[in-house]
Amino acid sequence: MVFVLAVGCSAARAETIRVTIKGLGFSPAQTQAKVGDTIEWINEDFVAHTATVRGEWDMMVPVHKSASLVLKRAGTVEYYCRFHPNMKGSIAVAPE
Ligand SMILES: [Cu+2]
Repeated sequence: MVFVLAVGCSAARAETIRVTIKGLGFSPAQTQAKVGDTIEWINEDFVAHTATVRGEWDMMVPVHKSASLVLKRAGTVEYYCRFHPNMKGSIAVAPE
């Protein structure tokens, strides 16, 4: 009999959550994730944007490019675009 052990496989699999930036807005503006997930912003606009959390992140998302980061902490993260401060989004990050 063969026992197959899934080494390094934690209970919850990390996912990638995609947020599209289009027409000067984050879509979806509100999203949910868990610790260990990756969030990826995809800029489909013709201007550069950022996903910024004051004092924490400053993700530059150039025109027609993407940027991503791994979520390390639980809690709700509110972010905005430095170039267009009325562009706002949030991620509710659940514990792993
Ligand atoms: Cu912007």
